[in-house]
Amino acid sequence: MPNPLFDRLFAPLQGRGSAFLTMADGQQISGDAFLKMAAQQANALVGAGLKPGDRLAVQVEKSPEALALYGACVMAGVVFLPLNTGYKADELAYFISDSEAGAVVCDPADQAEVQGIAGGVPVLTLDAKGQGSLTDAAASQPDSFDPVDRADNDLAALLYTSGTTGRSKGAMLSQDNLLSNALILTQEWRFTADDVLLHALPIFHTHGLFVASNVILAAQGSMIFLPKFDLDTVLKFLPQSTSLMGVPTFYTRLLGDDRFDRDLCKGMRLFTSGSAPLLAETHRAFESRTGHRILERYGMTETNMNTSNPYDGDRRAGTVGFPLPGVELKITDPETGETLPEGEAGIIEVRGPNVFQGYWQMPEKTAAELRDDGFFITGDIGQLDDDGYVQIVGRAKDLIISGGYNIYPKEVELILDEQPGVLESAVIGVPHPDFGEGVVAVLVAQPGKTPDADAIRADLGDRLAKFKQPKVIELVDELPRNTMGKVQKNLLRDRFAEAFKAG
Ligand code: MCA
Ligand code: AMP
Repeated sequence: MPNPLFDRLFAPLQGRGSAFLTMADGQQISGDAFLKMAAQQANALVGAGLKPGDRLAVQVEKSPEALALYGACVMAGVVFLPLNTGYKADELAYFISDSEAGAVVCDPADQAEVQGIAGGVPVLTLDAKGQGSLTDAAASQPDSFDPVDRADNDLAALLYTSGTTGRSKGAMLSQDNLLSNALILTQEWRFTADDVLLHALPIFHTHGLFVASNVILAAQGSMIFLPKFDLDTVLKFLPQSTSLMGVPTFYTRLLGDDRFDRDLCKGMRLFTSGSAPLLAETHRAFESRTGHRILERYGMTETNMNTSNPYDGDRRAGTVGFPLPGVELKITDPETGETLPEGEAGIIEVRGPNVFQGYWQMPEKTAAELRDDGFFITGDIGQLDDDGYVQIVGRAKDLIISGGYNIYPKEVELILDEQPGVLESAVIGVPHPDFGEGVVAVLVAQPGKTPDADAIRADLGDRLAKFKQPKVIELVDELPRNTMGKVQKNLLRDRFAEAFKAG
């Protein structure tokens, strides 16, 4: 009986005695042990009442058990809904209710709070060490599970991505969306069973979960599975690795350390970068330090990966390469949707097996961004250079990308506008030496009032994930507006361009 994602990615782990995961403390988990762990969890999920098609909301620290839970969902036909560990209770409550999750897995420390917001659905726990009620329930279960039949277009995952209106949208990803992209990337980037991926990304977003883990599963390679990007640990494990997938901050941090040199990278064959623009100067500095040219690629939660620089051939700094095999890409006029003449900048639209099934229970949003002919309007502004390389030159969407995490200003502005003494606000991203862009909040006071920045920070601290919180708050007399009354954020970005220069 078919379950394409299981059959191609997870089934080959069966009977594999060699390490699939190596942890920072040297502990190893074989492919077979990992698969058994996932099977026991799948049995536990069924025991908790989950049926194929139900959503499982998961907000847990990175661990082998957390990755196995993705496999367990694939086996049980349950839709995996991973959530950033930084999200606070208000954010979490929205995801759980909007997705109508059938169960939640959270950190034991958050259990009482999550139970309170989960509206009676079962809440299981899993901590950073892999312990919790999920693991307890799994321990007494059989270590095999007959994978549930799935069709190519059955949902495998629901990943929330913020929206320009401030309301997050659940991107529905099918079995084939994930599998087709994993197979293409494995082939394009030449991953094999000999590969050891140094995995330092979080596993609640597309990059660390699907791009990194699915590719290694498809290639039957292995991973050095670090809880997070810690410079010393990454430097320690580089000599045992063949590949690293990172956001640009990984590479600027490595370059900022004198211990990072050519010698440490002797066994490496590939460094990839994505989720945010890699500066051409970082690309060049990396090559001169290590002899390696970073391979930059471009993707989205809704589409997995769309383009990639070539493995063989010129990896061109400042570009995201060519459309992947099977992906069609066009540059269109934002007003008319017509394809623009070669070389002109416009909206990037993509179509292919990687493109998602639409936004969960939001037909209007789906219709606004996914055309009837299958092209998805990315909201990124791009152009093709003379050789067909895609360059991303801007964003039509009001979006900040900080250290690879997306922040939609509207979501922060809505909270700022409620604060005592605040008349209105504008949230912008300006250059940040470590995170690429850093969040700045620009406030206008109500007449005769002075907003209390500390009180605002405290309130935001309770309501928004840390990475979304403004690192700088500025007060201005008024926001610059154009004749239509729209806030001119470009002028604010110029004015506060140096906000992070000093520190
Ligand atoms: C941490 N902080 C941040 C960020 N990360 N602030 C803004 N942006 C961030 N990304 C906060 C911390 O809470 C802390 O606050 C302060 O900044 C410094 O934290 P630090 O210890 O330096 O951070 P870290 O724990 O080392 O994390 C930085 C990181 C991490 C390693 C760059 O953010 C990360 O792993 N980013 C990867 C994100 C990712 O996987 N994106 C893929 C999305 P305080 O000091 O006040 O406590 S998928 C995607 O975009 C598409 C599909 C694609 O194309 O891949
Ligand atoms: P997300 O919705 O979190 O998946 O973020 C997707 C967005 O990240 C894209 O729409 C782009 O704006 C951005 N992005 C991803 N990869 C790159 C890249 N290599 N260069 C520039 N922007 C990127």
